[in-house]
Amino acid sequence: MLKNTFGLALLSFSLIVCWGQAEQEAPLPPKFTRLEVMIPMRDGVHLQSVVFVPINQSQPLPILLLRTPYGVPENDRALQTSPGFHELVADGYIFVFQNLRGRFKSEGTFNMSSAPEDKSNPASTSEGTDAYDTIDWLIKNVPRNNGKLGIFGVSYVGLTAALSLLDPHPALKAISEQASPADQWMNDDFHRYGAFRLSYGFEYSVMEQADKTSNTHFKFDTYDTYDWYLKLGPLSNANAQYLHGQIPAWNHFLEHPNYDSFWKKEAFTNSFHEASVPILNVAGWWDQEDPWGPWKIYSTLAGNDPKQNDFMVAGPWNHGGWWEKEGSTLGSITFGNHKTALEFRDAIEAPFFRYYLHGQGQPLPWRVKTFETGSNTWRTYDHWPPRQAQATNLYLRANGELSFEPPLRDDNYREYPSDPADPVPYRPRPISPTYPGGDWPYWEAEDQRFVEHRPDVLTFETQPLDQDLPVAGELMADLFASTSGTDSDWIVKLIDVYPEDYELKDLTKEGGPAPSQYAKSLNGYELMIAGEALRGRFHNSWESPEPLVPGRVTEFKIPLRSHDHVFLKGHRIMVQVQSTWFPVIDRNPQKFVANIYEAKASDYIPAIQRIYSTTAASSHIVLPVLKKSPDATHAQ
Ligand code: PG9
Repeated sequence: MLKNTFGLALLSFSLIVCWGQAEQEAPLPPKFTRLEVMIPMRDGVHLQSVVFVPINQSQPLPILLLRTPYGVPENDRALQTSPGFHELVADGYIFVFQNLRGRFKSEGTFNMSSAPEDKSNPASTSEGTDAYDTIDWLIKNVPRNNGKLGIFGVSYVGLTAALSLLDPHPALKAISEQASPADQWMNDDFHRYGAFRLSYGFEYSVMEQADKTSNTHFKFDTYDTYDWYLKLGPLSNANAQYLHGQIPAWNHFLEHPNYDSFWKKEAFTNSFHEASVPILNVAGWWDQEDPWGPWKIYSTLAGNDPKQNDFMVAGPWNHGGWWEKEGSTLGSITFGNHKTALEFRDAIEAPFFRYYLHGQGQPLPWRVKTFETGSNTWRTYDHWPPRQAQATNLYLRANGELSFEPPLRDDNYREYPSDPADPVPYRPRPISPTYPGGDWPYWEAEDQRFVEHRPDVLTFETQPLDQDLPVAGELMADLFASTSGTDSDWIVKLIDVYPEDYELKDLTKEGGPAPSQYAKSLNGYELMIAGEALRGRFHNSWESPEPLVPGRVTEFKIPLRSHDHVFLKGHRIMVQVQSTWFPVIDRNPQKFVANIYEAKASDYIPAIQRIYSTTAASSHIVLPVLKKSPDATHAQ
């Protein structure tokens, strides 16, 4: 395993490499004084914390706290140079960074857990109680703070921000969880509706649990990690050959294949009572790690929000993309003239904290603000999902068309093979390791043409649209399908297909396109708007999986999450259906095995899958088609 000893990360791990590199560069003249302290928790454990106080502080200031498993900064360079801090530093805060228990110099054990503490045991701790004890100490001990504290951050750091709402300290006045997971079995980093996210689960748990004092990158001995994971075979080989039971999170994954009490306890939104503290939830449409958690947190709290404290923002970002300098592109996709990241920080995040922590300005005047892709427009809503959206079925027809017309007569099914020995790659090979660097942060917005013609990917497509189709709300795939096996994964991708002449570039002019540019054109680009996996064994119960009956038509409802997108006139809509997505999702053996993680090599069998389109079993996508009304307004 390869160690990254920078130990400087604060946000989501994707953001830490530039963080580490920034600190390797020549020091800047300091703008903050740095103080390192070990803050005591209720059980006697001390947590390594660094306090940055602006050198030019002229009045009592609020505190902004970030709690991280990735390491705290050695100097104030990131505060001075990271775009994500720019607007906040300008407003004036005391910044505090803290390593979670068991990470780097913090004492105790790192459990990689979001479970609440045991309320019946006063010595029991959680990230919620650690946040409480930290806030209590900071407010009492940091000179010239104004008595108000905010907590925020991306991903794991966002998770610890969200968890502070479990035991909110009276001085906690504002929370912004950004890309926090909410239920790691239902979705986000480690599963998608019970389907295990193999490459992420393996590489992340090694990264955080192989060594207390570093972020460790597993050293692959093949260049293409697709090959490595395929060669690994059944998941039990990971412990037998590499991890030897030393990585607790990995062991938890394999010990809890179903939605049992372990995962239900981890799903901390079950323990939320009320949006008692103002909370700004932030999600990215193409977040490759935690796209679902912020929506889950928002919607759970929206159910008990008498003080109107719960706010939701979503934009055209990958994981933490709102910390980019501008956010005007994602891979090949551009967002009009918008600098979406900068607009978020300047017009949403900074005013949010300014109001609750400095007592200046106004509360945010909306409940939900989203960047509608396709039209590239910020919109605000007073309710999510928007009430005026109308659930509209788009049918997967047996002739390969996608159509708003349901099947009129029994035109039956289409079929495809699925072979665990030759799984569909989730991004073009060679597939780089998840960390560091590589293509992982961009894969969800990559062109899906690379798999379209595989025999094990079934494609359905509309005619070019004759008018814009705005879709806002929660999407769903309703598949009627059968397999020749006794278990199966169902993966559905909803794709916006750009017109063949989208970019009016004259590629025939003298000299022609530059090397590699022809293939990178947006002409005919297949942009994934939604993509999800469901493990068939769970279609009746998340807790008690059941074998599928070979050949029996069965309904599988696959939630495709919240989106706000306009399929523009002239574009086509495409749906791809497949049963492997490797190695981001581990391979379903396709033969039912009581504990899927105990499947043996001989349990992995090829199968024939059928997608039905009959009057009685009409597979379709449910699109919330937006009828415009006053609660959806142009905001910028
Ligand atoms: N996606 C990462 C993570 C968050 C929470 C739990 C586990 C992993 C991260 O980027 O921090």
